[in-house]
Amino acid sequence: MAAKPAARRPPALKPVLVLNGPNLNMLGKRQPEIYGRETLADIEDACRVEAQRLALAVDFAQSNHEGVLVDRIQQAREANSAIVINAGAYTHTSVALLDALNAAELPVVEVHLSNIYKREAFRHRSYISPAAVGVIAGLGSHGYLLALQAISRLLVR
Ligand code: CA2
Repeated sequence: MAAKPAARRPPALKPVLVLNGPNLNMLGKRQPEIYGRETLADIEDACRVEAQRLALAVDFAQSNHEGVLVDRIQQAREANSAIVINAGAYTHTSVALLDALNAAELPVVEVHLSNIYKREAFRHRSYISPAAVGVIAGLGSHGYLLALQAISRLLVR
């Protein structure tokens, strides 16, 4: 009898990097009227549940320091398959993050908890959007889950 062909399993994907910028570690602790009551740890938990549903793994990180965020994006080129980023206030200032995201050559989805277009004029401009496949803003923490869903579709296996 002919041998059964080996079951073909897609190779394991590298984790998706979910990267958070300055002050997002304060979520749930200050300004709940703008950013809600959920903490960053709550968002991390929700991302891990959604990632599991999508058969993805997640590396979740936060820093208040621009250079640390650049370093983590540089590592992502080798260590991760895609990037979900809420760059916080660096969204509106950082050419360094834009350059790092472009150099990573990975699919990037930009997320904002608040609708940055409903807020002060200086928040309407994102320096990093040119490096992103798409941008999700104003849907609170659900935006992170939608970003993971979009990444899952982009990483066709
Ligand atoms: O809406 C978003 O997700 C932002 O990226 C959040 C940034 C803001 O600078 C961007 O314009 C839009 C601010 C994050 C600060 O989060 C805090 C949370 C609680 C208390 C203080 C700050």
